[in-house]
Amino acid sequence: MTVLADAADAAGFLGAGSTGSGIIARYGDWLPVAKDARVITLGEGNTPLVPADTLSDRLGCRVWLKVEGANPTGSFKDRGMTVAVTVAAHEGATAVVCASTGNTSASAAAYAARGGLLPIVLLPAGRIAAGKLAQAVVHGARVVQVEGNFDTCLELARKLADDYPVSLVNSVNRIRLEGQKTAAFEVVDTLGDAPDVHVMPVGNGGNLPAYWRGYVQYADAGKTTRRPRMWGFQAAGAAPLVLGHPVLNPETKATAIRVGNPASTALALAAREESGGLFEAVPDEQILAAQQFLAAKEGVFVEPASAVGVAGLLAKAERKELDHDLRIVITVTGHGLKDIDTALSGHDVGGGPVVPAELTAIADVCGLS
Ligand code: AN7
Repeated sequence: MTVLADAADAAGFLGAGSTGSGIIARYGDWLPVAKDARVITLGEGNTPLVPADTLSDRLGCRVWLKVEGANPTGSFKDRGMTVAVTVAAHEGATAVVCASTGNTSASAAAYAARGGLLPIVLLPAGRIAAGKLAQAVVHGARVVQVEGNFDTCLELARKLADDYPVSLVNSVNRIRLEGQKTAAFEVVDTLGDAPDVHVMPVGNGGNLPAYWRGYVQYADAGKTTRRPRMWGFQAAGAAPLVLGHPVLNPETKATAIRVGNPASTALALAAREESGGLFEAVPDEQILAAQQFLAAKEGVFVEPASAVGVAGLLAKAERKELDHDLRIVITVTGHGLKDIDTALSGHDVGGGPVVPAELTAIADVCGLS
């Protein structure tokens, strides 16, 4: 028994004070989690920081990818969800609700299932990538597809949490952002300092200020010599933070960031201001081209929304707006397998050659003969 309990403790499954896997185990001192809380974790965080050599050459900078698709449910949302669900359960919640463009619902469903809570997810009907919908379904969420976009779903999720005994785990629940800031800690812990620029896609605007908070806290604690500029990129058809006003009917193939009225607008604008950063928009064609580039040249398969930062940097370099030799970290937020329909839409996959079962025929079509 003792051996088993030690093993569980080492894996970070016993309490906030234990060491081991998962962001609460590793960064609990920086998080608002009670020491006696039962930690609900899937071992999230500690994701790869991958040097992007081809991209570095293209941009004339030193570039790393923070690959958040390597989290347990395939996106950065797990960092916030372990904290939100742990705290909700500690406070006695038995059900959680979220509105989602897909990844939040996948993560909420998994962590709630693990913690023994009922997950309720409100999704914009027909606008969720199939992989994400599958995650919510298999984890046993009560999936409600709402006739409306994400912004409408969020309004309804807030009201449901106001009027019924369910805990809201959208990022308007600031505890989520506390968890998400740990990705900035990891970047610094790996590189030894903050980068010059941190780049990421922006939808609801929660993750960018979460990173900023992490960098500021580490700088204040003397763990970095500098604070990065925060650069956020949105899809051109859903770019309220670039335009400076909400977008009534946001449209983009990057469904994860199809948000017209970001819940964390004020925090996101403050982080841009304080860091001397920027927000810019990128058209869908460039987003999908960047997705292909990452997969084919760096070996990293991300979902469309996750390629927006790369697309934005390539566009800036093209316009000669990028200084050389910057140290840049780009967060690629979610795994490519979540949305294979969009990934395959640019390829002639169904039409790959069918050959007789003969070696020479295969060598022929591969150009080997
Ligand atoms: C892959 O899942 O909002 O700017 O409901 O899934 O913090 O919103 C997802 C957002 C970027 C944008 N990349 O982050 C949801 C949801 C991916 C995402 C974002 C999301 P925020």
